[in-house]
Amino acid sequence: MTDPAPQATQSPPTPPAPHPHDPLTADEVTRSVAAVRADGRLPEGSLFATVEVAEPTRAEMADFRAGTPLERTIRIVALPGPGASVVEIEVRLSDGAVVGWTERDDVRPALLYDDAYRSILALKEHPDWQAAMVRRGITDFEQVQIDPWPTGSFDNPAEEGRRITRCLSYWRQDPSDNGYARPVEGVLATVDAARGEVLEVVDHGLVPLAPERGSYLPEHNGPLRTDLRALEITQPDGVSFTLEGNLLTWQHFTLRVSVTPLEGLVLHDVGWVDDDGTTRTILHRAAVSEMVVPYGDPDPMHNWKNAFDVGEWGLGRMLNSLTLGCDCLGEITYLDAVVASEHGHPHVVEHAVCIHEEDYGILWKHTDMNTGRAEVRRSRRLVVSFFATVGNYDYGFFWYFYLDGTIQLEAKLTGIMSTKGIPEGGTADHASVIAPGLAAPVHQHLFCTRLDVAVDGPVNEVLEVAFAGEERGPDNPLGNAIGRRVTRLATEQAARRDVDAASSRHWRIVNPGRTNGLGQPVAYKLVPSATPTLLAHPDSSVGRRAGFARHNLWVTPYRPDERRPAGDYPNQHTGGAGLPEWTAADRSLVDEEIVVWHTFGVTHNPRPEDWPVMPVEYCGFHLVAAGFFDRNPALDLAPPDHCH
Ligand SMILES: [Cu+2]
Repeated sequence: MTDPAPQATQSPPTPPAPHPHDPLTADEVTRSVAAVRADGRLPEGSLFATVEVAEPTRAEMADFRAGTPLERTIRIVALPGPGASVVEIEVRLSDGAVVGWTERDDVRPALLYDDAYRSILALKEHPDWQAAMVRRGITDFEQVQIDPWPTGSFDNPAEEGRRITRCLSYWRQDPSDNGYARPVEGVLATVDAARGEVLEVVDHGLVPLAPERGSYLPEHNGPLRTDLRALEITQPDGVSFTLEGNLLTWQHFTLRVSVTPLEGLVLHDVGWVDDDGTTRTILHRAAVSEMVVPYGDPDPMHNWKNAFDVGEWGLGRMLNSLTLGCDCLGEITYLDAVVASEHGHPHVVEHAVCIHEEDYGILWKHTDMNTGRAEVRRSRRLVVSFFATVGNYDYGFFWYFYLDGTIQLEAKLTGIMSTKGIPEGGTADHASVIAPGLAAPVHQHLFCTRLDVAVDGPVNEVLEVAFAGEERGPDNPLGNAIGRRVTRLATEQAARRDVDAASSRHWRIVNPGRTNGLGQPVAYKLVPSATPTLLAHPDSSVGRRAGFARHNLWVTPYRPDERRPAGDYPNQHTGGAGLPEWTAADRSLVDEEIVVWHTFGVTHNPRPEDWPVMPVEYCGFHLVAAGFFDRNPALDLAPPDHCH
């Protein structure tokens, strides 16, 4: 038997029709940057912090669906000089017109690669830093890794109007070494990153370099295990999803996928397609829109560390190019992503988004005790994921879609912990000893997901549901009654809520205008995990700057310009922006299109087992259909055909 010959008459596949949620293309970067340069208002040498599609609003998308074509507009944040000013520019692609131009002072975009490099070069040449290295016996400065960090905001007048990095040093005995094994403890430098000007080098005192190399490379960790046999995932009939452009369909789900410079992966128009072809919307848009990693060690080397890895770095700017068989196993479909360099050139990150299916054990099962007949259905999930490397840490974000309508976001935390050198044999307060002469401060990772919800239509509201045992009485003689408290979160202040595992507190996102077959309002419920809130003092710098992390739930009326929970420019921001600012007005959440913001994460008490590289720690949440359907929507799954 031979393979059939390709058919010469076959026509090439038709490209998908343009859609407002199509990802940014290389050509769009080139054309929009050229339009900005031609405009002439930006000085020569200006940098481009971000170039992204100006996403249409809900109202504009409604017009688009009604048949009105939409203009494609690109939004650029440019830096005209080395100070703390940006220009927000909008370019209409159809004619290259610059249609928006807003100059903003006293804000900084995410830390630029150019600024980071300039910080490193300036510091390596600076005599105070060199002297601090020599005091520690380090004379080959090429062996020193410098990590520039966003500096935070600590009322330092010398930092006003400047783009600042604070720099930590690590010693590598060879270029492939794990620098975090040997922090050059005590040396802290502040650099005007845009000007390459070292403002201050502080030496908090000598701590010997940790003795061990802390390598995670296979060549240093042998003998390697040889007793794991091959585990292959094959789908001989192909995958069950289709991807047309960025339109992904799988089972009843439909969604679009794109990447933005700061959030990374963005989901648009997540819906459930009924058997009659009607699409019931669930989410208008969903993305991890901010995160913060506050460190809990008052040691002056570490007490300022608070990384906002979305707004101060940019998950989409730090996308990994994923590899088959390593990052992703099985029948994998990848999406590339286009990002713009700071000099305005398009750059394609190949295999930035991974799409595949996974078997997920049993979805439902019952054995009839009378007849002995067992019915079982396999669970399967569609996985849409990406990874970003932000300095020492690596974060994976995995969206899962299940056959019963459940949607899940799982964050995967791995990479290398931020470390501190300690005297060998010593202990550390607010930190764990993880290796001889090495500790890692206690810290948190708190992620804020912006869920632009549209459960079966645009107008939704949020009900909090919690349970409590009821008092004994005439109506509850046996004391078994479980009371169900349902509270409508009617205003923004009332909707600042925290998890409470003891009462199984969760939040129903309801469409009050639509009912299911039982006459109940249709809903999805947000099921949080046992997750912390920000532990830093509310009046601390990070307490003010990461206000979004002080509560697990926030709800706001939909506003297209309220995109980022710590504000658009958290880098060196003094705080208060974003959710705390917007919700201070205590706007109504009734009869509104709403946005649900969920902060989740972990408080990381470092373990020896997290060293020298961290086995993945997981956190996240579920969105579960709760009256969205009339019954189990997966009764129509066929039984597995090869049980034996
Ligand atoms: Cu951690």
